[in-house]
Amino acid sequence: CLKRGCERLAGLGCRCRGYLLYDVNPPEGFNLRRDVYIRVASLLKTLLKSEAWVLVLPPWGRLYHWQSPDIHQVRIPWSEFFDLPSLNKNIPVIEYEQFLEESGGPFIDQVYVLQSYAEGWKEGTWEEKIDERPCIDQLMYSKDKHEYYRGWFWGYEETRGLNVSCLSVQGSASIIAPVLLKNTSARSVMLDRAENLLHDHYGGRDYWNTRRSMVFAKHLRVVGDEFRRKYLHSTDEADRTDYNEDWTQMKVKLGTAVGGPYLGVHLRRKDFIWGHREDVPSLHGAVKKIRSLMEKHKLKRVFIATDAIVEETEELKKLLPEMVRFEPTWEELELYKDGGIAIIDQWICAHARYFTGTSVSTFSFRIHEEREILGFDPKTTYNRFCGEKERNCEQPTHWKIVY
Ligand SMILES: Nc1nc2c(ncn2[C@@H]2O[C@H](COP(=O)(O)OP(=O)(O)OP(=O)(O)O)[C@@H](O)[C@H]2O)c(=O)[nH]1
Ligand SMILES: *[C@@H]1O[C@H](CO)[C@@H](O)[C@H](O)[C@H]1NC(C)=O
Ligand SMILES: *[C@@H]1O[C@H](CO)[C@@H](O)[C@H](O)[C@H]1NC(C)=O
Repeated sequence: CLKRGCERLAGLGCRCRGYLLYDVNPPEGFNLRRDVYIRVASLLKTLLKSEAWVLVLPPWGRLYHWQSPDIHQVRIPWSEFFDLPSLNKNIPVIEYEQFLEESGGPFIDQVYVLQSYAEGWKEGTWEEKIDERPCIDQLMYSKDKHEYYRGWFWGYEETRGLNVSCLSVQGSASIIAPVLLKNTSARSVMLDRAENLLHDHYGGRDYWNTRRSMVFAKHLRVVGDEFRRKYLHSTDEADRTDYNEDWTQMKVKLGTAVGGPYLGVHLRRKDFIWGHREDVPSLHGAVKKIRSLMEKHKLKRVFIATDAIVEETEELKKLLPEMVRFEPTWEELELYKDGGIAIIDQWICAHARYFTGTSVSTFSFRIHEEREILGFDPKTTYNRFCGEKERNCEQPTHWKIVY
């Protein structure tokens, strides 16, 4: 019983801590995945009430939006984007590589593929439930000649699953806890398609603790802060956005943050316009709105975060010559990757005096939360562009941080 994470328990012999792993449907983007982390973290908190478990952070990669050519974007550890000591102040987490070292090899005892119920759910009869069921979709795992299951496993080809089965689930994340604690003796369990789990308590204290623990990696914050200082006349002292490295010590009163003297904009394009969505503005419409906001809030500068293609950013620059963007060099892109650049963009938007985002973009939602953490007045945060023909342009839902 000398292995790390193991202990001798009276009557039970040697019992090692459980490893919880998870993955998300491949088409889901970076910012939805950040939300799924919050759900799985609350499951882990529930497990910890009964047993020692640790969350294995699913390596980043192969995301649909991360299209920058020529840079290697698989098997990216969480530490490239987030501050691990901060995550660890909320729940115990380890990187996948550490799991490989600790657990004695690239094997996962049990993979549960989460799915909904084949029969759907009858209206008006919502109940939380979980059952072992035949797999509905074709399994994304196949058996090799040694009867091991092979699959994507975040790009780790040598990883194998010892057993794969499907669970139909309808409910919040912690509904799985009894299954992990009682139905299986597996010590490493992977939940695939974890986005099928709902939040235990969306917007509650536990939600915000996990969200606050998702502190961006320091090297990315430093790049963002340097950019603010150099191009946007924005510093934490002047903007009253002091950041405590220890999130557990950070508690800001809403409305105390002033923000840098610029308008922050998130303008989501690409698949949001290709889908001909009605709630997304034209470039002309966006620029008109930006100008009116700059005037209203007496701001001379505007920072724009966007995933627009080059042709569109060129047009945008013509319409709005004073706009500022974070344009990474190739070296910076290779170093920080698409995920890191997105974080730098979000960090800069989060520090603006006034922010406006894009309708139902999870990228914009994460900026809302970051501003909530920094202590901005909600009026300066929950704003979005309206589509040209949108009749009733509803603004984003206000969330309130809970300590
Ligand atoms: N750097 C940067 N990347 C962006 C920006 N907007 C979108 N992206 C990229 O496109 C992705 C958007 O997908 P998501 O993160 O899933 O967020 P979303 O805007 O809600 O899009 P969906 O979830 O796919 O509906 C991001 O992860 C980024 O990689 C931006 O303003 N700056
Ligand atoms: C877990 O075990 C209980 C008790 O044996 C059983 O009723 C239940 O169906 C099992 N659940 C799953 C998801 O396997
Ligand atoms: C695989 O997992 C399922 C579901 O938990 C279980 O019923 C089955 O016995 C397991 N098979 C093996 C070989 O362990």
